[in-house]
Amino acid sequence: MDAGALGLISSQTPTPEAERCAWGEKFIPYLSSDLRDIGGKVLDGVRLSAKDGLALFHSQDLLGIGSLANIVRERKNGQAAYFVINRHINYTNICRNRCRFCAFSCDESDEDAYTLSLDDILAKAEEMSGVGLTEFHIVGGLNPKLPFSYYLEMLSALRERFPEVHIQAFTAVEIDFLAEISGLTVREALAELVDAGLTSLPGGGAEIFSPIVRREICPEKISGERWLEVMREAHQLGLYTNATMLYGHLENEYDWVEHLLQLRQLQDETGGFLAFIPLAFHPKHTDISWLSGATGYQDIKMLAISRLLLDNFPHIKAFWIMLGTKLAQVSLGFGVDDLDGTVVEEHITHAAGAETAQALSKQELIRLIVEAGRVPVERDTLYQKLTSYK
Ligand code: V47
Ligand code: SF4
Repeated sequence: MDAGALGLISSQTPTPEAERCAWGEKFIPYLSSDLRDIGGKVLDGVRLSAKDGLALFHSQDLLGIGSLANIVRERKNGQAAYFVINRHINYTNICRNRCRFCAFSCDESDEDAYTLSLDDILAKAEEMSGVGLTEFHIVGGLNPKLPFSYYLEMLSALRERFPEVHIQAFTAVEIDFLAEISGLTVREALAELVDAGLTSLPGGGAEIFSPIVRREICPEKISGERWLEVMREAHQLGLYTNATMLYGHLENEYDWVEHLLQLRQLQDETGGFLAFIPLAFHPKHTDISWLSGATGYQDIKMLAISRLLLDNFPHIKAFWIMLGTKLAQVSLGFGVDDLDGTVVEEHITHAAGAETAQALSKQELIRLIVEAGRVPVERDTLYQKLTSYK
């Protein structure tokens, strides 16, 4: 991707939050010289361009970038740091795509292959009754043996048994697959899933939009363009979704900026994205395990720059499962306002060597947030504030 192409999607529209704070003027000289113009724009609430995005990725002034991201974070979310009481369910690891960065997926004949029955899924869901669960987060592989009715029955059974719990399920990649196997359009498939109980979509499957990198790391997966199209359809139907970007593999800073600005452009159009979650590539047991993955410095910088470029996204989430609790906690001072949740069971990152726990209690999440000097706010999936722990 070249910088010229990137320039096409940038704009200079001032955001409504525009306000240059008094101390801001004094703060600018402390930024490294490469960040001063960008600092002025952030203080004035002026949208950053692709060129600014590249300058941020090229800058080594991590504290400067973090302070700017923190200004935006506090304008949008004050001192709140959100978390959710949720449970992840990965219903099958059998997947026809076999992305090269994915250590979770299997062929049907593999020893570790599994598909959860509806009873298995309900039993996992049941484990959480009595702990104030508000969200199921359900994703899995593209398993050619599962009929569309499996997904509809899963949703209706969960909806019937847990009417209060929000069901955030199926990435845009899975939705595209479900449309294919059901013979429906994406819109029709989504409408049926919504009727059965679906309430929002997670942000996975976006990976990196660059077709060149995508060809290398996930040649069988739908294109970035198609991912955006599915999200557009979902938003037009009134569904909220998240967005992600997988970084730390074969991509470069041009790809990052292009990816982020394409998300920003769709958000301008639909307003349907709730949170952006940069996902740090974990290389172990993958087909590209010779890569070393992202470092802590890159993780923090990615979160902060995402906060700065995605001026129309309400929330930036640090998925502690991928980052570790320590880095996720520190990121609350670098643009992040959400730590995701209790999770309980996670297979995708752990298959690829994540050494984090699989679950955090509500008390642990609150402690991480309080010690970072923020106000813990338990939210539901749509960021309605449930309880503030001040
Ligand atoms: O789409 C797969 C990624 C995603 C690896 O929406 C990997 O709130 C790192 O999207 N190393 C699924 N990442 C998880 C996901 C997600 C997670 C948390 C919250 C939300 C949300 C969404 O995991 C996949 C892929 O991009 N992934 N393999 C790996 N080796
Ligand atoms: Fe399948 Fe998703 Fe893994 Fe790709 S990332 S192989 S689509 S489960």
